[in-house]
Amino acid sequence: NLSLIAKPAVREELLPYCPETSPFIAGPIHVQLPESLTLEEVVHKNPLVTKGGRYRPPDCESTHKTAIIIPHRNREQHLKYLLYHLHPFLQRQQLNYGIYIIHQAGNATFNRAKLLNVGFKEAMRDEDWDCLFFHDVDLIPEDDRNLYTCDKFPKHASIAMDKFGYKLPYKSYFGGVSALSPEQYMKMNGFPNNYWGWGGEDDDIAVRVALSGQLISRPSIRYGRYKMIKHGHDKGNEQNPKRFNLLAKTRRTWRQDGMNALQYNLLSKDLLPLYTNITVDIGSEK
Ligand code: BGN
Repeated sequence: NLSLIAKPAVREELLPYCPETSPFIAGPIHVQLPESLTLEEVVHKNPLVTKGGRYRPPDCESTHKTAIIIPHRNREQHLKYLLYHLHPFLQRQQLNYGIYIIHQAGNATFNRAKLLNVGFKEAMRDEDWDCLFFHDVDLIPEDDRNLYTCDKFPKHASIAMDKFGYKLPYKSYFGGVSALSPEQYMKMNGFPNNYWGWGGEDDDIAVRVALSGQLISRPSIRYGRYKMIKHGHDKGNEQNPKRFNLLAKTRRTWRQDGMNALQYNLLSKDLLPLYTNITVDIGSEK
């Protein structure tokens, strides 16, 4: 009786590599945010996604291994909509991927960049990812030709957001969604750990890219389009008054503050159906 033979947990057959351009790419996406959507529905719509939010194309070997790192606190609605769009989007690109949510425990001021450092470290512990996408929870990509793969240089992907009129708000803007290979990330000592509250950490990251001798790569303005889910002001993420001073010092601090100085307490790491949920105590501003 064949049904009694357990399926191997690990795929053993050798599959051909996926084509250079996925045949499932469809171009522009009309982003809908159905009010009645539930996470269970998202699970049902993505039957090939496995524990921890992992996916591999079923009939070819992907040439890309991408981890998506999403900092998070109290944005459950946004997360639901992002997962609803992101899973099918990444599958159409035939990526081998995993989604990580990095949840900041407690009520101390939010620290996006430090959460991204934690996400990098924890994701790389799991798997030899060749690309990491650092992704805000409220940004939904609007075109699947915006490939979630890494380039020769650190990539800024969210270059055409609806709230900025589908263009860059300023030339060196690096916020929202960016993508780095582990080598590119370590070359700039990761991201800063000391930006508590809103603003400036993305500008610091752009400065670090330059200081470490790298350039910024961008997708085509026709593809790097994002819809931002509207939201009010977050409690616990007030504008950081120190951001101007911090940014003025990056040239002197980036080698000391970054991945080499990262400290945190991992509280939990759960393999949920749609994502790996990491809850972390990153402390608070000294
Ligand atoms: C900038 C913020 C960014 C933010 C963009 C878009 C600062 C530093 C000032 C020296 N930078 O002004 O963090 O992503 O606006 O909203 O506040």
